[in-house]
Amino acid sequence: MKTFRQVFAVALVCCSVSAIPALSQIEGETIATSTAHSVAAIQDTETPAQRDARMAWWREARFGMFIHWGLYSIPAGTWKGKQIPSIGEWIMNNASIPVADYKALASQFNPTDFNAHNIVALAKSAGMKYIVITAKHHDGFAMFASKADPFNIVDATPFHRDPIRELAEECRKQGVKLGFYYSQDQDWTAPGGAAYKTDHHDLPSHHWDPAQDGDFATYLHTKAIPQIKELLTNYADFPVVIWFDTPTADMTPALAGEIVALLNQHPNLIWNNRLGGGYKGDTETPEQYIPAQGFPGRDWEACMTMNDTWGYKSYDTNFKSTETLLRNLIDIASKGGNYLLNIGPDSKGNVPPPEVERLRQVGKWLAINGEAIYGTKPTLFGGEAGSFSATEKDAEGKPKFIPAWNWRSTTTADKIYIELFAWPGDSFTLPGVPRTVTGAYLLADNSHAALKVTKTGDGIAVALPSHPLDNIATVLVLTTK
Ligand code: FHN
Repeated sequence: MKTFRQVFAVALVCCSVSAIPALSQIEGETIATSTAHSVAAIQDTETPAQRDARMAWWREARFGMFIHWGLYSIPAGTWKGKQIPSIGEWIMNNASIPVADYKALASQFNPTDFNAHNIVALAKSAGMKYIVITAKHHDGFAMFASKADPFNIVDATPFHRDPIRELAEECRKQGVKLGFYYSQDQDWTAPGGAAYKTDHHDLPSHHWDPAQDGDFATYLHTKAIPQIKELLTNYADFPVVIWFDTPTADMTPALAGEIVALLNQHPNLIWNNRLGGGYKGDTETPEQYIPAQGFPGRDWEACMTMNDTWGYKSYDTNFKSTETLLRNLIDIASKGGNYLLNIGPDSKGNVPPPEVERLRQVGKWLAINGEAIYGTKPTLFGGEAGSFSATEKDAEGKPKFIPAWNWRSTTTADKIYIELFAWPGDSFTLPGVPRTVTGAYLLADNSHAALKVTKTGDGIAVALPSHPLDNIATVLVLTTK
């Protein structure tokens, strides 16, 4: 599978260096100050204060739900009796399914079990503050009512409902924010849409059906841009996020600029770094990994699957444990990022039970310990996350980061939270605390009984009970001044 980084690298090749905004450090944050783009993005012109205001809810949120749902949930990983390797939403590409055969799936798509109320309630019960759903993935099928293209869930299926509208209504009712994923560049069923063959990494675009041939700019002007307009204007206060994906060399700065001009009309919108054309967007988007030290000076969001696919695959049961998911969330928060955790509903609209179960468990922990996550700032320490190996190299030949899983830390103005994974025994010592600690207690202890704090040079030792209050992560709170 071609990684996003490989695809994006191709996109960057086409952009002259001058097309990339100049950067300067203002109050510790990287802000673009000028751009050679013909259309300046809002990120290039706003002040740091305006940016902080725009990003405020997103930084507070820390935890969101990604939903990959579309026609690919019907084959669910199997085509003509053969299990197709790799991620489920890529089945059309990986099995080289002809456009007409793939499009024919629409007539079978009738997800009558889809219940927007339940999905939004599930996100809430998991402690997630926002949802990002695939409005259109690379297969080109719109999961929303679209006048711009008939290959959409309302016009092309017996379902005739717009799940995006239903989710928007429920999100409004239940106080969850809603964003849309839109595959602006790859579109395997529209003539001219980009397509990658995962086994032909050297080729910038590789169609497997003449029906895909065409002109990229025409595709953009007749389908992608009109649909992005629909998404930006048909759902009232949503979307709050547009999540672009897999930009290719086809997305020139000029073409991307046409999209940016639309995005600029929605000044509160947040959009990611995957538009292409050299635009850096608001957020870095590490996929399926947590960066060793986050992205200092940039907002970032790690997107991850619970098993090994984004779109539903009936036989992928390789689910991560609740412990892993929760520790990922804490690890990400301790490095200043958000966690966008995916669910892949099936073709009837049901969320796989192992996903529901894990989300509820994470939500139980957050209901007690959420103040250590939401709206927090990164660790004041850093070494606890792990260290770079002196001998082992990563895939890029750089020293490999070896994570440690004893504890993490998040902070607010007057508190340091220590999320303890490995129970240290009857005392936790912390050398070099850069604040004065005035007290300590365990967050899950309703009485917040004071724990004895002893100074040790620059650091402290906190007396602990003999057992953790939570086997996955017990939060020690240090009050500080
Ligand atoms: O190709 C897509 C993939 O199907 C999935 O949507 C992920 C989610 O981040 N993004 C792309 C791969 O980077």
